[in-house]
Amino acid sequence: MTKPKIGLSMLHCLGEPFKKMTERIKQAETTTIEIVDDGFHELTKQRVSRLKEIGKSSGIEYSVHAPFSDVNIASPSKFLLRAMLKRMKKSIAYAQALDAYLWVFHPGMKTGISMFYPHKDWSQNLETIRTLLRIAEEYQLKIAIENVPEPYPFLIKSVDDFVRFYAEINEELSIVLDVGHANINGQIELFWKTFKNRIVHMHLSDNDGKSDQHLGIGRGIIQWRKVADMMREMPYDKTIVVESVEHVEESLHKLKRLFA
Ligand SMILES: [Mn+2]
Repeated sequence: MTKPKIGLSMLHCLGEPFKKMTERIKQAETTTIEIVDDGFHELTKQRVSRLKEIGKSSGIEYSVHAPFSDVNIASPSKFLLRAMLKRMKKSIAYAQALDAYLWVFHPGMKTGISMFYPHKDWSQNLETIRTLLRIAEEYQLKIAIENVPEPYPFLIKSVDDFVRFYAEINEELSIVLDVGHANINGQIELFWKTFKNRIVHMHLSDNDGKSDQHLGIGRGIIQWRKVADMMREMPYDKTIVVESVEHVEESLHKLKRLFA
């Protein structure tokens, strides 16, 4: 039977030093690992080499989550945008050096001055994403955009937003479906129905349907059996990673049982 590959995002230990995170990778009950290139786990040349060593000895395949704290790829400030693009390019280069199979990024956001420049943030978002696609091409790295949650001022959150986005960008760009995020706008199934052929990776965590809590699988209101059935219908055989920040081991076990 075709099954998804079940992995783990290291987001849950972003509050711990990088070295501790590498110990956790070695002990993880999976060889599909997502590294968050932000906070204490920000990548450097040396860190990439260390992760590569661990990866080789344990047969790990990596994905990389782009920096996202204080990053807005639709920023109205050319100065800040340049700095952010520089940072994103660096992250893409590290992901390539790590032989990552995917680099995941968030769409841009509205700002406190968006109301004065209607459409400008939307078009800047498109333009920066085109630039990111060119950079990724240069590094021969696959990249994908993630659906992000309410109530943050992101430009692309709902299925309708994505439909408009694809109609305008006119580029091949895959989606990372974050099931927890989609649950907050009640669109898990709609996202799946509309974009299943574009989905190349998934982030899985649970919540109460109101806020992005990143709970363990089965600790919120998401009907995981339904989600699994929906994925089996396709069938989806790509990667899914646990992006919970608690009950991480339990979440991996639950998913393994769900897809057994
Ligand atoms: Mn996510």
